[in-house]
Amino acid sequence: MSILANKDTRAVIIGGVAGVNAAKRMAQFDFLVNRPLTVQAFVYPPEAGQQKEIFRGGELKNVTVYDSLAPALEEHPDINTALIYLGASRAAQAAKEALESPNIQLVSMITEGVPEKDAKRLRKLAQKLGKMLNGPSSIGIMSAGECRLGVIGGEFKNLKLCNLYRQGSFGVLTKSGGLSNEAMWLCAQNGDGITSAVAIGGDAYPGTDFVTYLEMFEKDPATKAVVMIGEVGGNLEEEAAEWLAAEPRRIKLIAAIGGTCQEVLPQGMKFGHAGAKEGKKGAGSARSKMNALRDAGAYVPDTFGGLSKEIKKVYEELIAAGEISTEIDEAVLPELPPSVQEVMKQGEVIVEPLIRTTISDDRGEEPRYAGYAASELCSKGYGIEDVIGLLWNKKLPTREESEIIKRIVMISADHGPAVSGAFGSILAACAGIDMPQAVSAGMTMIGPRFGGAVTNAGKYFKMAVEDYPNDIPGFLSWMKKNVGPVPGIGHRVKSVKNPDQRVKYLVSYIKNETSLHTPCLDYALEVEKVTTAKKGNLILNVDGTIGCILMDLDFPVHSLNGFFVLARTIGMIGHWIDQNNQNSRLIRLYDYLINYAVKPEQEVPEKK
Ligand code: Q5B
Repeated sequence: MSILANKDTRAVIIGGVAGVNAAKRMAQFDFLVNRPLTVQAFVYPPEAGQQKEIFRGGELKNVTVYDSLAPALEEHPDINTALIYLGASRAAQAAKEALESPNIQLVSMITEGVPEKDAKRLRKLAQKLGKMLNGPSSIGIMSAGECRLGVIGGEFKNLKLCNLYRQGSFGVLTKSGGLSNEAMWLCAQNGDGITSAVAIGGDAYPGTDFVTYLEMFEKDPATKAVVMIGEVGGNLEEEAAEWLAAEPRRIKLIAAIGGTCQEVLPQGMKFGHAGAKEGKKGAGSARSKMNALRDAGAYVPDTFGGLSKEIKKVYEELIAAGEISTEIDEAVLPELPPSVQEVMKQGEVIVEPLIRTTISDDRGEEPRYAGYAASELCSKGYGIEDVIGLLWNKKLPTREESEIIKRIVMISADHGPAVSGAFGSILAACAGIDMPQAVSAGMTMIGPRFGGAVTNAGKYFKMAVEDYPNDIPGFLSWMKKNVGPVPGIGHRVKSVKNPDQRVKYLVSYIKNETSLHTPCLDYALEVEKVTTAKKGNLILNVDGTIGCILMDLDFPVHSLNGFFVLARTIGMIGHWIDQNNQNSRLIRLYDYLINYAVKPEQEVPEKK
């Protein structure tokens, strides 16, 4: 047996991150005692509809987050307990709603700072409805071997060390959450462990007092004695003394009261708990509480340090009286499965990596590109062209190389609204499409005819340099037979008569202002002489020019189209912004721009 929480307890947690963390801890206990998941649902409107991943041992459970309590309870009719993990401003309303829900019998609140008037109102409401309200400011409730509500009990190893996986004979009642853990530990060390432990919270107006819980322990046959840790302030301990003295009790009461040190401290010095604020001397003082409890027949040590001895004494008395058996069948306890990270740290498992990267690392304080910290590159005057060199070619370009890369990007950033890419983005922008999608609409156009000939231009001109060193006709006929139009040659509007100034500039810059060795570019310029002799528009185009220069710069061949993609992204974003700035309307082609080469109008025959 136990009080408040048992194997049938099913809980809803009302609250966000802290509540999910508590549910994870509770699931560790569920795993330890081999019970179903205690937490069945979360209520937290900002994350409604999400599923939270909770591990019960190695088993992954998905627990749904609801936007309000009603649907959570409707879908989980077994829920009989609510844990409030909300901030002080919303906790009281949530607790009220939970108390008023017919299925919920127990509400435990971890929230600190609940206004006293709200706490009093909630207490009254719980009493009126005949329900239990634990807290506010409560770490939770533990019933050994049965159920853990909240994070009471601490880490997994602590749950084992305090023997919380099986029932003992001692009840625990505290105000403080930390002391509840300590009391459970003392009961395991000096006795046979606990039945239930309740931290009622240190507020001035707790939802439930010590006496109510003592009554419950008195009715619980498994509980033979209760360890109660009270403190200075309020009168819950005096009430407990009165209860003990009022009639013969089945359970023994061991009580420690914190706060005797207040006798030597200056008047008015504040203690941790909101409720521990009165009573230096006389009523409410630690000393008077201790005396009252002693007079009532409780076992009261002079100091907290004497609590172990008292527990041990009571335990031995109970054994001698035949109330407690010393035969305890200690179970073989499961180990919490370690996470992959933990096992890897210990070097006990080999995990085949799913992906491999050779360019960047984000595991330190900042990203490193091919080993270089991004901020250091900035502070030492490097530019975006150097980042391109590092991430695309794993090399820090020389100053001369960086200048070339910079010019390639600048020169191919945009070529007006008429080209396929920009037009695609404009069309999308006018249809009200968001920037990323509109830009990718333009991106989709980059291919063998438009902008995406850089890679193949680099590839085939490099091949030509090696396989057809002095044989341009041989190269062209091989291309015609095996590939088709030579990538990097030809332009829709540029020609010998209307030269592409971008190409002219780049070639002139490379030749006159750099020392770059340019076998690819030189070959392509020779090819251009042959093709333009046939037809004026078969010039070396911008794709072909940058493809050859990049091959000469020793960039990996499959990186080459990336330069057009990167540069043109700048332009496409510009076109999207431009159309949005103008509030451009949806585009629809005019009929006169379409040749309707279709069959004349005809009657639809009857379907056979
Ligand atoms: N013929 C670019 O063609 C274009 C030939 C060829 C041998 C060739 C065409 C082509 C290779 C791909 C390429 C990048 C489709 C271009 C770019 C960025 C841009 C764009 C902008 C910007 C143009 C007519 C006749 C036919 C063909 C022959 C054509 N190209 N022969 N090698 N390479 N080039 N693309 O004018 O005998 O009549 O059947 O595919 O490098 O995209 O500004 O607009 O910055 O945005 O439509 O600069 O050259 O001609 O295809 O009808 O061909 O010429 O075999 O011969 P056209 P087509 P025939 S730069």
